[in-house]
Amino acid sequence: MPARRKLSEQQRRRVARRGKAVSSEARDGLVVCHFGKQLEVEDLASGEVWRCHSRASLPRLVTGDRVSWRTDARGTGIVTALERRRNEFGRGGTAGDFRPIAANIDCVLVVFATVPETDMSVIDRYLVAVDNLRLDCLLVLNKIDLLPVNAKTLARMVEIYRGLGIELFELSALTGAGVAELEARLKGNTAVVAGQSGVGKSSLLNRLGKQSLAEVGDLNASGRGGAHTTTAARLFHLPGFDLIDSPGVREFHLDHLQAVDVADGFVELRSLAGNCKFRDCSHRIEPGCAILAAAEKGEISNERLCSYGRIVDSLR
Ligand SMILES: Nc1nc2c(ncn2[C@@H]2O[C@H](COP(=O)(O)OP(=O)(O)OP(=O)(O)O)[C@@H](O)[C@H]2O)c(=O)[nH]1
Ligand SMILES: [Mg+2]
Ligand SMILES: [Zn+2]
Repeated sequence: MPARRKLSEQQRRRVARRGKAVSSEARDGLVVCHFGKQLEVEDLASGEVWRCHSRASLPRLVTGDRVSWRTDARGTGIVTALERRRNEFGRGGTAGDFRPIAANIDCVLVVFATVPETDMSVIDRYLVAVDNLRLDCLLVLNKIDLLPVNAKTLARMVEIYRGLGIELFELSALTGAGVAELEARLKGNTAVVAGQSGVGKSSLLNRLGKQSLAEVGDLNASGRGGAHTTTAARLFHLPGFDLIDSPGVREFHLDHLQAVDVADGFVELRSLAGNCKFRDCSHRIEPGCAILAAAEKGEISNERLCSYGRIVDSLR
């Protein structure tokens, strides 16, 4: 399949020497999906998507990776080089390792919903992970069409997060209410959509893309654990921005981080931590802890302090 492509000066000379353009010239590509053995690369010159395999010497590729690739004799593609990642978003593995989900992104959309109910510490885990990467985190409360279900809890969460200066969008992927504000905010960005299964990540993608791009789960299966409908992170080009839909994870582990990183990811704890009596204060029981003192005065919400404790306790 001959494709239009830009040739570098060096490639042009090489082609000129050979007399004709051969299909094995290196091309610039974007990994749009990687699942199991399946790797899909978009040719940046033509926009065509090719099924590829990767050189064994390369690290595991993730959605959003910029690569160098070429076609092989069998008409498939082979990825020969990986461009340095600007950043990688991911979660901790059970062995304390880091499992990238997507690379080269600008922000993370953390979706929660009226149904299934989301615990605040789930959202706080994402906030910590994203803060650790120095990326923007946008919270999205989806399915507001189902209010007043869980209204009281959700109103409190919205109050807390907005009070901390965290961007939060309230919308319905089903009706489209509130979606325009998020759409405007996303212009020019590459964003990854994360959150528990069943909160409506793929539905939001479809709403933003104004067409059915990704499969949406069965409403009846979207209970606590969710249906786990999306199975791989996939990048979509939408008008004005790129969106990466990702599978809902049962638990977003932070085992690749230390307790101090967790405190650092809580915006209201970050500035206080330096004032504690002990440098290695865990902010749980220590005397002279600036954070516990602030909590006592009501300057830090109990919900967030509990959430902090639960996350630290969960680190191995
Ligand atoms: N009422 C209502 N239902 C919604 C809304 N958005 C999504 N849903 C429903 O919620 C269920 C799950 O939606 P999905 O988009 O598949 O959720 P997901 O987050 O992509 O789930 P995974 O791919 O499993 O991680 C589906 O039945 C949707 O129709 C919404 O705004 N309002
Ligand atoms: Mg999905
Ligand atoms: Zn302390």
